[in-house]
Amino acid sequence: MKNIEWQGSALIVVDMQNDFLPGGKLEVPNSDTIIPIINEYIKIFEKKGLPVVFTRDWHPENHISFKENGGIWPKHCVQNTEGAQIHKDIYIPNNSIIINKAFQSDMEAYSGFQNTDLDQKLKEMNVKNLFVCGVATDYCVLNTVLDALKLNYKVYLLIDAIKGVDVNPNDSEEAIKKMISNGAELLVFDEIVQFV
Ligand code: VGL
Ligand code: ZN
Repeated sequence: MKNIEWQGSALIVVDMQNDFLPGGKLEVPNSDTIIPIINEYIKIFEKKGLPVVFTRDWHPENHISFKENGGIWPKHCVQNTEGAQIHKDIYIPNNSIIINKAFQSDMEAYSGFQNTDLDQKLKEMNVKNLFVCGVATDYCVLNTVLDALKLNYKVYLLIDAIKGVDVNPNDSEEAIKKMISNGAELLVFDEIVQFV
């Protein structure tokens, strides 16, 4: 039986932006299917008065990750465009924390901790446990989780609320294994509701 310590916990919702949803510029397959469950997680954290953090991929127009600039991705999540907005069906509580990342033109940043004040903000709120969901399992979720573990957060990966791009067929599976071997614990909604 898992024992969840709610005090000192925060929810991190990674990159649930229009461009990563079906029909977007860098579609993560089936990413729309996790919206309802992500909203359930968000409501639990809101109800408990715990921090909810949303990360956003937030690229300048000329970002190096874009194909036209020698990168591997189609142009996506350009700052202040519709594609970079969090999907309208995602519930965003008042006083949610929004963290923009990968906003420098010459630098890729898949982790929500890279060149942001996320760690500082979490430490100010005495957060020690992170519950992570969103997209993409094999990029921004992976790198955010690995950085969180390096920074000594306890990390719960919400496996029923993540989706990957799978440029190679097993990328998401490999990413999940890597997060586990680095110390992340898997959790699904049914396990969490026991403690609510
Ligand atoms: C992401 C590819 C490019 C992500 C961001 O959010 O996982 N993936 N930029
Ligand atoms: Zn990106």
